[in-house]
Amino acid sequence: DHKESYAAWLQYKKIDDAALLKEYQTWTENIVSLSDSIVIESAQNELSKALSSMLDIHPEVSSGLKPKNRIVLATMKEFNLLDNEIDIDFKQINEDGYMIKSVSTKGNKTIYLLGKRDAGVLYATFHLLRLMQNRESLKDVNIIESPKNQLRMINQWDNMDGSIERGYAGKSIFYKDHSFSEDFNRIQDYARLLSSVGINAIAINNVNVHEVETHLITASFLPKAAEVASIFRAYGIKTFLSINYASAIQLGDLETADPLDSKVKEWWKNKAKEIYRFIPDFGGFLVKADSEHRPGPFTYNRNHADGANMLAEALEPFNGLVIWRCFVYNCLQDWRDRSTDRARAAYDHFKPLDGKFHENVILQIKNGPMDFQVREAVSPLFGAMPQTNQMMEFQITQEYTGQQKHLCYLVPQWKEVLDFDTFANGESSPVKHVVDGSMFPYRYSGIAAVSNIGNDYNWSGHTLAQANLYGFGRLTWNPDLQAETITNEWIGQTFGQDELVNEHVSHMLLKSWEIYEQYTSPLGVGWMVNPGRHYGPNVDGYEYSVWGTYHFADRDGIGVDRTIKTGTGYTEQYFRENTKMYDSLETCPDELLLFFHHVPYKHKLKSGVTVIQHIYNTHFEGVQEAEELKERWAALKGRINSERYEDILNRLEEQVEHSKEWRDTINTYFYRKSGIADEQKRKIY
Ligand code: GCW
Repeated sequence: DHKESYAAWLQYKKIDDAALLKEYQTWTENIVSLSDSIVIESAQNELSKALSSMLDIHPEVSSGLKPKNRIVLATMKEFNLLDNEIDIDFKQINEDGYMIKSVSTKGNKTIYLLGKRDAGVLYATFHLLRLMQNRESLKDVNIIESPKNQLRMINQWDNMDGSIERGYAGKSIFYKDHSFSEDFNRIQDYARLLSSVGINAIAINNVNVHEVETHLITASFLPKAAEVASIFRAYGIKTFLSINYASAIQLGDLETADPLDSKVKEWWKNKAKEIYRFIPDFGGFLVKADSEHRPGPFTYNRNHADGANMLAEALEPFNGLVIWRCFVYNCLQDWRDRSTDRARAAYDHFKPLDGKFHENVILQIKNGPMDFQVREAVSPLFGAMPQTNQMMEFQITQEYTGQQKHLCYLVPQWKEVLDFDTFANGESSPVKHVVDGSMFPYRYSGIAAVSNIGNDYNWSGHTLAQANLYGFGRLTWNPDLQAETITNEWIGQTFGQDELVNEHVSHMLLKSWEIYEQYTSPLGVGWMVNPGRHYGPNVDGYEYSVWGTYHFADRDGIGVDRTIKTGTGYTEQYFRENTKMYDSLETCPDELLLFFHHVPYKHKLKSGVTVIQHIYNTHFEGVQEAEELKERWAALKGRINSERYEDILNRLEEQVEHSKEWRDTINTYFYRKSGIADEQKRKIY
């Protein structure tokens, strides 16, 4: 019985405080639903499920306003029915927004869950349940919420053979043996988790679209895809598919996939029509083209605007979107070639195309210019294309951050990225205002992330990695939320109201990214992992390979010179203020020093220690802190149900052992390269 592990943050544990139970029971005696839709039905079902489990009551749902002590669900359309009861102004919220108001008069308590549309009512419902799970009073609730981002999206990197690219939590919940999974309940539970944190879009297959997956947009799979889409639809989530750019050749028997060829255009137009016959509210295509050996417009000497626009035209009549990834770089670089810099690639390819994309194209840009490293600079493309819709791509799955064996809570990292000032529109032009569409008049924008879930009984391998999925949704809803707030919300819902649990888990989560950074690759240089698998230390693993991911360590120093005068000139891709900051050794922040500069080991950091001493210190300290993580957790024994306790303890033990492997490999490597001893004379091999 994996009940707690599986329920994640939707535990709906029985309220044991008698007074609070009584209070909650009174507020929720009746459910009045003025609205009627499949999404509203999901809200009602969630309420029934949660109330019976938390309060042991089974309120009936009625559609008349009569009963007292009630929860009222309504959208703007039913507004007039509430005229005599409360004053509400729907102008205060946006399309996906909602209001929660509790009103108590003599002998009648009402909680209003109001959305402009039905999705808002569902979000309001989940919010109410969050309040109850966190034991908040329902008196005088007056909440007005609108998501800051329009698209709040999840990307599944699931393959139809059931494997998941960069998945660390079992197999796919969507596919098995080259067809769709039969377990739609699991998909529905996933939809519940996602919509509870405001996710409204999902691409259900890997961006690397292989042989079988290419056929997802054909009649052999569309009926099943439509069934999956209908599960998500009931939770306000639109379904997208990743497509193979060369589909016209592979499926259509055409000789070319040239985006300017009229037969190709025609083929996609018909294809779009066909897809929309099966899925009338289909979201659109997610496209990885000319990237890591995937086909794309370059084959035909066309650029990415030509490629994206051709698809955009096909989807336009149906309001479909093309989400076009900017992860385009030369993955066959010669390591001897010192002039090519992978970090430059996305900007060099896309910036010149600003203004050339159709309105229903969005460029999806990874947070950093390399690839989801534990620390890297923010992509300079954000804000650099005022006339082209942009959205963010984060990675929840922990490819380079410990693969859900190590604890690495990514909300603090994502917040740093979103708060990064691009200076695109003068001072105070943070990335979050690019991707929320408020800085430039983007028609579409938002945030996407690669999911971290699979069919493991706890969804995420490491049970604490559930917090990353939760945190992603909450932060995408509102990037201004504090990391601490999100963390506490999650802990309360997941583990209940135990102060010590809250204190320890919150501390563990909030420190974990920094700890992971300490014992892995230093000062923003990245990589140093085993090639292919990307797990575990291997300092030179990528040093003499084709991937463009080098650290250039020699006996004198380390780092990538990306400056204007002596380096690759990457720093120039930023707006002036940031170019200046990164280009100069004096002002470049320590944590990114080796991302931007090649320096001698004895170079003094702003922190006062030398680079080499910093490497030693952080690696010794990182292991100690990993040990402290484990001890903090061990102190919670008996306060958490044993399955989750043991699961997490095991992972933390593994993390400690593996962090030593990292420490000793990195320290030894740099000691041998530099010949400089640790000032504190700790053990280096
Ligand atoms: O980081 C790399 C991963 C690939 C991934 C690629 C991408 C889906 O190692 O597994 O492929 O990024 O984002 O396209």
